[in-house]
Amino acid sequence: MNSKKKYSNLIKTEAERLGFLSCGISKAQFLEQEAPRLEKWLNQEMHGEMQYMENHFDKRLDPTKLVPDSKSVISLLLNYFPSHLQKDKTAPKISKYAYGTDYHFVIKDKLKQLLNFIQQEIGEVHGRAFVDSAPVLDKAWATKSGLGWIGKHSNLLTQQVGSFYFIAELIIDLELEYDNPITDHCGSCTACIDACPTEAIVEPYVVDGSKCISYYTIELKNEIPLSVKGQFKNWMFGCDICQDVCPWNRFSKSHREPLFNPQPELLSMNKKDWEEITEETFQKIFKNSAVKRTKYSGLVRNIKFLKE
Ligand code: B12
Ligand code: SF4
Ligand code: SF4
Repeated sequence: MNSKKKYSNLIKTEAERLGFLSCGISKAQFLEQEAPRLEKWLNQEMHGEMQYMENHFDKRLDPTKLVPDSKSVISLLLNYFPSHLQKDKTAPKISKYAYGTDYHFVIKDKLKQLLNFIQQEIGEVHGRAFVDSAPVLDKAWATKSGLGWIGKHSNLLTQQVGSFYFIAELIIDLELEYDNPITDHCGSCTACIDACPTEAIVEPYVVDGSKCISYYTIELKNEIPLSVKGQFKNWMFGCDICQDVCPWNRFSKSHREPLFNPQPELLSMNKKDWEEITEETFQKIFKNSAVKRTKYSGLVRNIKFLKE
């Protein structure tokens, strides 16, 4: 076995041991196909007020500009599909990804462990760990590495486990053996496009971020426009509709990460409890959660918006 293959296998085995769902590797290079698509998306202002998406255009498309001398992008998936959902079906809903501890902390820790392992087992390897927050096109890299395909709802998915997982990367200066993309299995299905209540999936594979409930409830700092009132289908933080209706998510399996388990109240609170939530309860339930991103005032704004 050549050393590239040996090291790649070693890294993938350790990633699995650390709890990642899967791991795939690509050559660090300019993302030629994605460049015009990202440019068009930005020109059409599909990022709305997410100004961070305008920054670092060149670095976002080329990891060698982000991490000098980098050779490989190691993509990793971490499952977050919960075993239990909110009990009261009439209560305002929180996206499954935000049930437990903020994934940035959980994943960063695992990425650091993987990088340490590589440095111990292979030698002087330099690199950086990324999860969501940096200018990296997470889905494009995971696709290139064969971890799934981009569905018409624009999320990465697989036939085996659907799409309820996070994507993260290690970008390192070691050459490895590279994986190949897999084929698209959306076929003639349009379930996600048909189900999106705000018509945010403007064409297959393209989501207008500025029309997505996830954007309105998490990213938007100002008031939510009245033009979308009545369209949120009870989602108060993020939205899972396009993934919930996807036939491949019938194959989702519950995660095994204890830190992703929610505080029990999150599942047991009923509609009235949410409508009357105090700042104290908010701080308790969402202590280390990604929901803190909206702050108490943001969540209250969202809950009020759902009321007639
Ligand atoms: C900005 C952002 C958002 C925005 C915009 C969404 C979007 N689709 O871009 C908003 C706030 C709306 C959002 C919502 C959500 N997000 Co988000 N988001 C991001 C972020 C930070 C950047 C994404 C980005 O670069 N968008 C720019 C546009 C240009 O990219 P794009 O949609 O990928 O566009 C590509 C396709 O359109 C494609 N394309 C265009 N035409 C065609 C044609 C064909 C044939 C093909 C194959 C492709 C294709 O090319 C484009 C460029 O690659 C990433 C993290 C990261 N750093 O990557 C997370 C990320 C994409 N989000 C994630 C999640 C979980 C969500 C939500 C599910 C959260 C929720 N439950 O509310 C929703 C899903 C909404 C949806 N259907 O997309 C995960 C997705 C995991 C996965 N399995 O894919 C990511 C990767 C975070 C992470 N690290 O795990 N998000
Ligand atoms: S997350 Fe919800 S609003 Fe956003 S594209 Fe999917 S179904 Fe539409
Ligand atoms: S719902 Fe259908 S079209 Fe949408 S991502 Fe899933 S398989 Fe593809």
